[in-house]
Amino acid sequence: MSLNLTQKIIKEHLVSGEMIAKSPISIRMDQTLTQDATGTMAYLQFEALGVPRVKTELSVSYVDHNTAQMDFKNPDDHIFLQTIAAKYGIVFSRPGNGICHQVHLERFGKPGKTLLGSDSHTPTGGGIGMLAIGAGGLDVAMAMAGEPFNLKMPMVVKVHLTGKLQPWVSAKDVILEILRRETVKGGVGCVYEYSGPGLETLTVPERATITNMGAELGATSSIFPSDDETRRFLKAQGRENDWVELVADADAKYDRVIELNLSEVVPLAACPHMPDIVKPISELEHLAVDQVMIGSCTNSSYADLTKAGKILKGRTVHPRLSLGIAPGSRQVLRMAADEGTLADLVGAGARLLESACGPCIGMGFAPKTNAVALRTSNRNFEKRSGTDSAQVYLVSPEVAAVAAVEGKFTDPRKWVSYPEVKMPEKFTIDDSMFIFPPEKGDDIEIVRGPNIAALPIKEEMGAEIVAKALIKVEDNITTDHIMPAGKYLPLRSNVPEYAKHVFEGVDKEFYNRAREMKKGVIVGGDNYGQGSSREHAALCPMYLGVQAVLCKSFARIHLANLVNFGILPVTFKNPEDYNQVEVGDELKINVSSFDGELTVENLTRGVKFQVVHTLSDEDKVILKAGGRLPYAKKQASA
Ligand code: MIC
Ligand code: SF4
Repeated sequence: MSLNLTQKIIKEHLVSGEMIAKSPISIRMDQTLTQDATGTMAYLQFEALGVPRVKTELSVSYVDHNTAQMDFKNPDDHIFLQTIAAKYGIVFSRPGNGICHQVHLERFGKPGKTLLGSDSHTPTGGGIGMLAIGAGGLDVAMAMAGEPFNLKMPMVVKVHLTGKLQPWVSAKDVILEILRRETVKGGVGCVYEYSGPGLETLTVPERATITNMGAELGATSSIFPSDDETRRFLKAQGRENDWVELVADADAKYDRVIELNLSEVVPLAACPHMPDIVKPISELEHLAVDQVMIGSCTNSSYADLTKAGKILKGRTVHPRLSLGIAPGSRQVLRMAADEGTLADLVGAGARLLESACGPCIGMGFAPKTNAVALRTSNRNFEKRSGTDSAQVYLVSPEVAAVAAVEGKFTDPRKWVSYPEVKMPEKFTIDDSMFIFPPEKGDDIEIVRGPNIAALPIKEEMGAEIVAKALIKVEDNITTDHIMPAGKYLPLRSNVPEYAKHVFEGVDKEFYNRAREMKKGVIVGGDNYGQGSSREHAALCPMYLGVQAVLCKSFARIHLANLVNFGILPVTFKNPEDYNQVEVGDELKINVSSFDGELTVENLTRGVKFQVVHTLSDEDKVILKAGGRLPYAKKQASA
C-alpha cells in the first residue's frame, strides 16, 4: 500500500489502533521536550508516576519561557528543573541557550522520529521531517515513562507547493496565506503535509517557520519531507549522520489537497486579534507603528536575524518606535555576533533582548497603550502582549525590519533591493550550555524552593454531575483567555496561587464566583481552548471545582488536557442548545455511563438537551478515576 509521510511515520510507531482517519490510535514517542512554563508540572507528574529513569531515546528540558527572575520564584523553578533532569536522565538546556523549538531543530531533531513536546509549537520539528506533536505536560510525562501517546488518527492534508517566493516574500507569508484560507480551526484533526516542486526552494528554517505556525490552524502537526535540503542543514549542524531520506510514496492518498503557488504569495500580516485575520501589507500602509519585535520560535533563526541586520545596517530605528530583537538560540546570537550582524542591529538602535520567548508570551517589552505592534511571532491574541489595548500584527522579519526604519507599515517590495542571505555551510556548534545527565541519578537531590507547590488531585467522578454554569464564553476562546501567562508565569508551579487568575481577562469575578459555588460547569462556543498547550487551563479550573466543559467544539490539546485532569468535555448535539444555558443555571448531567449521548437537565429552566463526546474507552475510565494521574497510580498499585 502506498503511504504518505505521516502514515509512514505513524506506521513505524504504531502501538495500538488502526490507521483509519479519526479512529483512536496510540504511538511510541522517540523524543520529548518540555519548557520551563509547562515543565515544572510535567516533571512533578513524572515523579508521581514513580518511574526511576526516562524511557525515551532522548528527553530535553529547556528553560526559555521565563528567564526574567524578578524574585526567587523563577530561579527556583530553574534549579528544580535542572536537578530533576539530572535525576531522571533528561538533558537540561540552560537559560540563555535559546527557545526550545529553535534549539531542538538545530541540535536534536531527526527525520522520521516522533517528538512529543509540552508546548503547542512542537510541530516546528516537522520542518526537519519529524512527526512532532504538542501536548499537555501530563501526556509528556507519560511518554517519558515509556507509555504510548494517544491521539485520533489524523486526516492528512497535502499542501502542493509550486513556484518560488519572490524577493521580500518569506515563509511567514506562506503560512499566513494558509491561515487566511483555512482559519484557526480549519486544521483540527489534521496533519498538513508539504510536497511539490516548490519544496526545494525552502530551507529547513523556512520550513520550520511554516510547521511552527501550523499550530495556529489547530492542526495536530505539519511536516515536510526529508530531502537534500534537510541533509544540507543537518550537515551544517555537524549531524549529517542523523539524516535519512523520507518522502511520501508517489501515489500516496490524502484527505484533501491545497494548491499553493509560492510565486503568487505577497507580504502579509495577521491583524488583531487572531492569526487568521490576514491582510496584504499593501492594505495596511496607512498605519503608523509603535513597536517592532523580531524574535520567537517562529522567526528568529540565523537567516531571519541576518536579513534584519542587512536591512537595518547604516540606518536608524524610527524615533516613534522601539525595536526589540530576541535571537532564537545561542547559536544564532553567537553567529550574529561573530559575523557583525549584531553590530549592525545595535548600531541601528535595536534593543537586544535575551535569547528566549520573552515578549511573545508577555514577559517584558510590553507595548504602550493602544500601540500598533509588529511582531514576528505566531500569536496575536488580545492582551497576550501584556498590554490590554495593544494591537498586535504578525509579520515576517523583512516586513518588521522595514517598518522599524519607516515607522509605519511599508510594503517592502517597493523598498530598496532585497538583501539575499545565504545559509551557512557550517553553523557554529557549541553544546556547552546543555547539561547531559549522569549515568545514574540515585544520589541526586531535587532542589525544591517554596514556590513548588504539591500537585492537586481530583476525586473520582460520581454517577451524576450537579453544578452551576460558572461562565459562558464565545467562539475561539484561547487558553490565554482561560489561564493568562505573561506576568503570572512565575506561578506555573503553584496551582493554588495561579488559579486565582483563571479567566481574569474575560471576567474578573470568575475566581470569586468559583470559590463561592465550589463546583461549576464552563459553557463555550466553537474551538474552545485553542492555542497554547498549557495544561494549567484545565488543571486550575479543576482545582476551582470545574466538573465539565460544555461547548460547540474543542481544540485538540485542550480536550486531551481536560480528560487528563478529570473534567468532562462534551459538545452540544444541537449547537442551538448553547442558548439553553445562562450563567448561574443549575445543570444536572447523568454520567452513570458514557455510552452514547448524555442528557443535560437545566434544573433552573426546566429544559433538557443532549450532549455528545469523542471519548475513547480509556478516556472514560480515566475520567471516572478523576484524571490520568489517579488512574495511572491506581493501575500501578493493582
Ligand atoms: C505559547 O506560545 O502560548 C506557550 C507559552 O509557548 C505555550 C506553552 C505555555 O503556556 O507554557 C504553548 O504554546 O503551548
Ligand atoms: Fe515561546 Fe512564543 Fe514560541 Fe510559545 S510561541 S514557545 S512563548 S516563542
